[in-house]
Amino acid sequence: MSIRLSALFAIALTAALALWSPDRAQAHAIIVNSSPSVGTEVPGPDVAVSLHYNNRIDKARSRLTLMIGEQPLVKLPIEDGGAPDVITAKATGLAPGAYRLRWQVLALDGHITRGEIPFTVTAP
Ligand SMILES: [Cu+2]
Repeated sequence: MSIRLSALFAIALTAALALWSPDRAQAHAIIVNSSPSVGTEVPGPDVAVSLHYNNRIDKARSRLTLMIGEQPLVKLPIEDGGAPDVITAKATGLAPGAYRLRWQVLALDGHITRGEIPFTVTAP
């Protein structure tokens, strides 16, 4: 193939993928609601975490990390079972203070999304 034909082929392929991909792009995991929710206070020392997404999540390939400032405090194991679009975990023994829940999830379309939920733990 000449360089010109190769370039045309690449453009055609890109256009075909762009037409084909909108449905898949919809399948990105976007958070619908969460507990704790952003900016809220929850009583410690044990905090149940529940993140609800707009799509099914590959739980085995997703991660939850509890942060204090920029420092990872603990990786929270994602619990098995439950609804396919909800991930749950338990954070235990938390002292009062400011935390951030850093999440990274893999949606079934193969795309990873990430986010953070800042929240505050209060005395029980
Ligand atoms: Cu996607």
